[in-house]
Amino acid sequence: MPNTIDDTLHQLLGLYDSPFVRRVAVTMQYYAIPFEHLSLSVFRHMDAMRPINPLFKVPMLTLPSGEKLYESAYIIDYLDELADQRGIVPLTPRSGKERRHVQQLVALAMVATEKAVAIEYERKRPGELQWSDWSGRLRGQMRQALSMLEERLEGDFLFAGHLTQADVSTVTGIGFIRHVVPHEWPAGDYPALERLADRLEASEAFKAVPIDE
Ligand SMILES: N[C@@H](CCC(=O)N[C@@H](CS)C(=O)NCC(=O)O)C(=O)O
Repeated sequence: MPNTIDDTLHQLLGLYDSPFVRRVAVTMQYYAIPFEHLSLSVFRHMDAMRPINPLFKVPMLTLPSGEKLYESAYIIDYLDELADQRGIVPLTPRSGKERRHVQQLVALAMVATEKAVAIEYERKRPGELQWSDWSGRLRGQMRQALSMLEERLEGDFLFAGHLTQADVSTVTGIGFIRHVVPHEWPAGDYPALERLADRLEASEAFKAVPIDE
């Protein structure tokens, strides 16, 4: 991991049980960008969150300048640019075929992640309002995305034999499934993804931002 960059703190808002917040946090750890973590829930801490983030959408990254960024993909794009300016190889290549390939793997990771989160939101609804056909559709899409990632994983990493944002986003998505909706993780169906997740979860950048902090 690169040396810590000493600058005014960024501030990251949102709990690490959000896979979107966690992929930003792991990326910041990997780039050694120090940040303050504001651990507030969009559901349980609405009064505390309202003055900071009345959209109640996380992650939100506050830059040292005070500017606020939303949407994990755009936040990661900002962090990649910062890393690049500081001589760190970004987790998403900056241009060309490599960039496109990593982005498309991240897109698969985001489908798996978003569908898993949607399953959890459906589960939060009152029992009589839950629609099992809808949950079934979400489950099918989540599993399809996981299968496509499993197929693409030949060596230790999803792309080019080294860590990229594809691995970070896939493993934070799997972390959410295994931790928050564990009954949705079909153990044994995705052995290569499981090995990747276990290996990365044991690394410093992931251990620094535990889901159940
Ligand atoms: N596409 C967004 C998704 C973020 C997202 O859905 N975050 C959830 C937490 S896991 C949230 O803010 N939920 C509250 C809400 O949507 O009202 C991103 O990648 O930043």
